[in-house]
This record gives sequence, structure tokens and C-alpha cells, in this order.
Amino acid sequence: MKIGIVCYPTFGGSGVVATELGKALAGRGHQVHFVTYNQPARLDLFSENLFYHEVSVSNYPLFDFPPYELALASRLVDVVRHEQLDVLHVHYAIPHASAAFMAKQILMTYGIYIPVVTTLHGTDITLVGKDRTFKPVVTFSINQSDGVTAVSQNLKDDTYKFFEIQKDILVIPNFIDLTRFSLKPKDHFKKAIAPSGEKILVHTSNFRKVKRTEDVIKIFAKVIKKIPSKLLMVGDGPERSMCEQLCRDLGVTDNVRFLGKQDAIEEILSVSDLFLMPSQSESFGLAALEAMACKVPVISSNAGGLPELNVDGLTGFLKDPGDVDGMAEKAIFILEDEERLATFKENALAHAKEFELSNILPMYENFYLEVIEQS
Ligand code: GMT
Repeated sequence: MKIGIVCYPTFGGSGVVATELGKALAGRGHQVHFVTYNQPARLDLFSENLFYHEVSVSNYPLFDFPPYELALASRLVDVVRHEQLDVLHVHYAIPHASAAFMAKQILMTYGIYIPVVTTLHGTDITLVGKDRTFKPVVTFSINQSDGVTAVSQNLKDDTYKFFEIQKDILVIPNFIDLTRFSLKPKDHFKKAIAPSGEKILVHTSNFRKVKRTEDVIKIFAKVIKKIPSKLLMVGDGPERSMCEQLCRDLGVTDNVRFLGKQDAIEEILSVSDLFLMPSQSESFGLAALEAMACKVPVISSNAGGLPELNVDGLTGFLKDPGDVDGMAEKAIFILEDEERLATFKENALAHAKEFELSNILPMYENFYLEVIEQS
């Protein structure tokens, strides 16, 4: 197939899923065309089947807000026509699904019907999408998609709850490439971070409010009172400086390292003992799956799709968002006993294997075929 992929080209979960999916599809012999405003962060390999078409927006002085959606729709028309794509797969509804709808309408004037698959990722529904500012457009563009997928059952349920959707939504969970995300021998790095054999806790995110990064610091401040440990904070975003200040206030600065944005996440996860994800809302929790694939158990909130990934008492524990005491107590429970920690690590990997790329990829391929056939 010739597949067009539209996504945010950043380290954000939806962009990562879209890019990894495109790379895997190219590996299976499909021709994949990314249409984005920047080279996707994870589009780091050369393949004869991978193409990148940049969307550039002219910044005329008249525009207070450069019309990205229009530039994207125009670029999509161009790419679909000249590359003769079979299907467009847009990740994150806003504004990709509506731009694809507009491109589809324009393409009809050329006698071309391009089926559109929209994948819902989370905040496009739970935070941004249900905002009054976007809701009519999000509802319309989901209903106008030829196929709709969601990354968890919970996100599917929320979509029906918050919007008037007539379309069927297929749940295709996020996936993990175990050839990349697996335990790597990084003992020298572990010694450098934790020279006295301290346990290593880790959090990776975009440091947005929804991630409750302050809870990560508060949980750690409780854990370190019982277990000699270090905390690695990976990523960057609006809440980072608040977290740095909180570390000072709680007197844990010497044991917390802010590593900023990192490419080789699997190496950091390989030296880690416990992953913290106390999010207020989380449709899937790809970062937690990456941790589990590297044998790192997870202490998370029970928000959104997290219970579909993190199995309470098996791969980690789940508590209500904001339950810092509960999460700290369970973190200590896992870390205080070497044998117990080893069991949780094994369980984390075993469960991550269920989300292996090779299990999930055919679901997308079959869905594309179904949508193309019906159009
Ligand atoms: O988590 C974020 O803030 C980024 C966001 C995105 O769209 O890039 O992530 C969402 O999509 C990911 C991939 O499907 C999911 O793993 C995340 O759980 C989801 N984030 C939220 O629901 C908050």
C-alpha cells in the first residue's frame, strides 16, 4: 500500500507512535509518506520506502495566527495526487482530521477518493478536543473519517461519552519494538548515577500539568526516607522549573537529576528500578510501556487507559491520581525486597510482550485494507 501519515513530529506519544508505525510499515514493504511541519523526531533511518514531505506555512504580516491547517490540507492534496496514495492515516484529531477532511473534499474535484483513518491518542479527546473551542470540528471530522481507531478501550469510551459519534471506533493499542526497548548492559552508567547501589526511580514525560510531575518529586521524597535511592527526571516542559524548586524545598536536590530531552531512553530505562507515572489523565501511557519492556515495574495512577497496561499487583501498582502517600507506600513495598523487585521486573517484561509491534502492526494493515475496500 501507499500510505500517507500525518502527525506531530515531536517526542510526544502520538508522534512517536505514528513514526514508529510508519517505519515498521515501510519495513513490511509498504510505501510510507510522512506529511508534517518538521522531520519527525524518531524518523532516524533511511529506507527506500520512507518519504518526508514538509508542510511550510508562509508567515505573512497579516497573519496573527499562521493557518497551518490550510497549508497541511494543501500539501495533502498535492502528495495524495502526485504520489497516488491509497490511504491517509492521521494521528491526533486536532487539526489533522479536519485538514484531512478538507483535502479529501478538494481531491474529489479531481475525481480522487482518498480514505482517511483517524487515530485518537488522548488529549485530542480528553483535554483539548472537548473544549468548546474545538468540539464541533472534532466531532464532525471524527464522523467524517472513513475509519477511526483509539489507543485504548478507555479512550474509545471517553470519545463516545464526550462527543456525538456515529462511527465505530476500533481499539488498536499502542505497541513496543522490543528489539529497541530491552534491557541493555549499562552497568557503568548505573554506577555513575548510583555509586552506592542506590535504587533508581525514573520519570519521563513532557512535563505538562496533566503528568502531575510534582507528585513524582513528592513520592520520591517519601521513598528516599526509607530506601537509599536516586530519581531521574527525563524530558522537558512547562512544569520543570516548578519541579526543580520543589526538589530544593523538599531537600532532595542532590538525589534528583533532570536530564532534559533524551534520545536513548532505553539506556536510561535499562539502569532503572521503578517508573513513576502519576498522571491526572493518560489514554494509554506509552512511556510506561517503554519502561516495562526494559523490565521496569510501574507505579502509576489508575487514570484513563493505564489499568489496561499496568496490572495492579503484577507489573506494578495503581492508585488514584493525587494519592502520593499510596504511591510512595507501594514504591517502597516493591523496592524494599530484592526478590519481590525481581519478580515485578519479570512480570513487567512479560506483560510488555503482549504489546509487541509484530502483534499490533497487522491490525493496522488489516484496517487500512478494510477501509480502502469500503471506499
Ligand atoms: O502524553 C502526552 O502529553 C502526549 C500525548 C500525545 O498525543 O503526543 O500522548 C497521548 O498519546 C500517547 C500515544 O498514544 C499516549 O501513550 C498517552 O497516554 C497520551 N497522553 C495522554 O492521554 C495525556
